[in-house]
Amino acid sequence: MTSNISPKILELTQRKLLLKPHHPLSILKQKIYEFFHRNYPNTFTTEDNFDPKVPVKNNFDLLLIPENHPSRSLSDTYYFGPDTVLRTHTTAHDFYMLSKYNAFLLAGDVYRRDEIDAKHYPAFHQLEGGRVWKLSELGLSTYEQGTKYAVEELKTTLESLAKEVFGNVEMRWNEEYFPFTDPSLELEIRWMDDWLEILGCGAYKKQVLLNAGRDEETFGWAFGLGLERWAMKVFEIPDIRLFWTQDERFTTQFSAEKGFSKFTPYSKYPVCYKDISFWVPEFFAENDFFEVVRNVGGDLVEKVDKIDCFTKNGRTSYCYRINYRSMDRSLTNEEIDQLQFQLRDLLPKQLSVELR
Ligand code: FA5
Ligand code: MG
Repeated sequence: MTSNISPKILELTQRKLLLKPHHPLSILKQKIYEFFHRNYPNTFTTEDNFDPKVPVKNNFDLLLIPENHPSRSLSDTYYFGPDTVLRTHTTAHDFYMLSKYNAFLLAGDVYRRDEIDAKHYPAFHQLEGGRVWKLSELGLSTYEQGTKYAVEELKTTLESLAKEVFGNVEMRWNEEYFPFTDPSLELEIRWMDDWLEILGCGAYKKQVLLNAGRDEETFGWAFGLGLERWAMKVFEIPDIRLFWTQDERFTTQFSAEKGFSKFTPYSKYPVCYKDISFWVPEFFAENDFFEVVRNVGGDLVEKVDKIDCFTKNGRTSYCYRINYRSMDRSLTNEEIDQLQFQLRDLLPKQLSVELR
């Protein structure tokens, strides 16, 4: 099996945004750690700087993610080889943390092949937390009681964290599904006239804790939150690509001393649309298409939307609209045409699509 990790993605693994103290993601991470240390003194241990390259076993198997689960596929996950991936979530480190601590926090960059828009990027950051107890320690007798206790504690903790970070914001809990927690929940907040999913969480399944070397009596909770999603709201950063820009007009706006300050947008450059249509081959994964687009256009690609789809004589045609926009300058028509030309050259070769 060959790796499906492009050089662009490998480059991102070297950036270490969370270790730059004045980067908004790092400022936010620090604030969240402080919240836990202040409200639960001497409880949570933080360990950062885990390698994003992790065994498939830790990212999927031990978390009870089934063999055939779509998140394991080559079109969703970056593989170094059959047994090693770029972590798709920070939950991959829960086993190590649970082997040492009863309560922990950690944060890191995670990677997923995904759609393209202002809220999605193939690399983003998660902050993970976990906490476990023994039934006897709390005078509880059944595992159900433990789970109920954990979920209540989890919801209260995360709601007060969200209130502290966002101030007064409309929030709602939804039921979710994760193979490693039961029950599972997600928290959404109101953002730009829409609901924004800011975290996933739940009570660890007993088998996951057993996989981590814990005993039958141990229960607890875990959560994983998307730092970019929180930071977009807190710092009023309108586009997820901005976190990766090295433009000084962005980077100099934030500092650990200033804390949560609002981003002042520098001029927004015009968008340029280009459409591309093709006959879809028998095996086609949309994320593969997005990846080719990103490899060609990089951060100039703001968004990709499917705008048309029809079937004729048993063949299906898709039309996608690609929005090109730079964060830092005006793009020329020639430059976009050049990208579009490269894309038209690569798509038939890499995805066996027939251009229209
Ligand atoms: C997870 O990754 C679970 N590991 C979370 C978890 C941990 C559940 C522990 C239970 C126990 P999910 O795929 O929903 O779940 O991602 C968690 C959060 O990451 C989301 O709520 C969202 O805030 C953020 N997120 C997910 N995908 C993206 C993306 N492509 N770009 C930016 N943020 C994202
Ligand atoms: Mg989710």
